[in-house]
Amino acid sequence: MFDDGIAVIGLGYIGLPTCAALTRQGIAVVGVDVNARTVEEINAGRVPIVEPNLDVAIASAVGKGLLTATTSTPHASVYLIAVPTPFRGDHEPDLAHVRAATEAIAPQLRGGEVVILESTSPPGTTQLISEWISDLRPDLKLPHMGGIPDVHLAHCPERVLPGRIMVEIFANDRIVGGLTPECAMRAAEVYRTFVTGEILLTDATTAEMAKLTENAFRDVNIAFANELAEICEHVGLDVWEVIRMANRHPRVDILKPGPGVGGHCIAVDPWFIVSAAPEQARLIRAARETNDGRPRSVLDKIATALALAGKPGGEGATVACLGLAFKADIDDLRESPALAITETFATEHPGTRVLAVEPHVDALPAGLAALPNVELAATAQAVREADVVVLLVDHAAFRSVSLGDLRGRELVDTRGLWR
Ligand code: SAJ
Repeated sequence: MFDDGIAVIGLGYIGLPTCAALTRQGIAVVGVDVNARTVEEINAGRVPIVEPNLDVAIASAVGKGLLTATTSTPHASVYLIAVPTPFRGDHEPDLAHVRAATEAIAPQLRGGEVVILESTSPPGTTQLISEWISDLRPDLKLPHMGGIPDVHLAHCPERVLPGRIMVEIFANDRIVGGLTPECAMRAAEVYRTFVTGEILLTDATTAEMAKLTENAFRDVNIAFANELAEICEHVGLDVWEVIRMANRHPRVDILKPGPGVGGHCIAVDPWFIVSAAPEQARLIRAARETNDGRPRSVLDKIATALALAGKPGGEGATVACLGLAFKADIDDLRESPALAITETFATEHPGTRVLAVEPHVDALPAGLAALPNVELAATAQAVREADVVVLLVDHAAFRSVSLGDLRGRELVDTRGLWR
């Protein structure tokens, strides 16, 4: 089935681990990416992202000659599309990368290939790919046309958790949704080579919706915790203690409040559901708005802390912002509320010195580096010099900060680390 190998389109947080998983089974993979620098790095056996155990797996695959990277899409027996699906300014899905990948695959097709979409996508996208290919290749019969197709198409959403990708890519159950039952079966053969979890077959649109549902479920549950934090603050209660007590009920499991929801998945995917059914998706939209409102409420708390520190307005004050990543113990700054809070605070308070601490990066991201009042600092120095310490990410590295170190400073602990 894989005589001409597998091409993985998009060598990011999903595509690259998928290359690692396939090559570990001895399957030859060509990785395709539009970024020439990424391609160069991978061909040198280096990994341009931080994810536990991924570097060793990729270096070994390149060393054995099983993985090569390129900027141009080759012919292959199987295509796996793992490109980003962001949203536009109006929260509508942006399928430009999926379309570009499809347009690069179409001329390579000879008949008999399996094309699998892994990117999280709005319902109907796999069908759309089938239609796009058929526009470009009227000589081929595609699954949406009925009958036996020349090319099989399926959606198999990725579900790995950043920080645990190299465990979950093998262990998690996978949903494989085909445009036809035969498409699902053909695509499932690819995952059977490396997945130890169960492989669940369904139709493509159900698979698309199931993936969005998983992330919307988590978003709504985080929004519940965040709303509870706002309520407890309003009535003068410690939300962490309230949650600790409530969670002792056998059927209650409240998640953790925080400074907002980041990453490129949970903060994005629920909007695809809202876009598909705006009238019906009321709770899902409200959850997004609640979570997106959290950074502003953290900024208000920093202002209060500055006043308590005797430096209202922040003029001449030093504020330590601990953590820039979107969650604990990773280096990923995408859609990070911690980064947004630090940047907004520094921009709105040019007279405040901001010490940004992020143990997982060597340099400030461009937005922060451009601000003259922001410096990248080590944890101990930042805590020592700060009037206000703002804990934005519960990195393990910050657990070593003791209450003694924090004495005399005003604290804004958005993750309940120091309570
Ligand atoms: N967060 C909280 N409180 C919590 C849990 C999370 O504030 O109790 C915040 C985190 O700090 C972070 C954001 O939510 O900013 C998202 O973090 P996460 O760990 O919940 O999820 P992601 O974005 O790293 O990965 C999710 C996962 N989806 C689900 O758990 C349903 C993962 O399995 C998916 O593969 C991934 O999205 C994806 O790529 O779609």
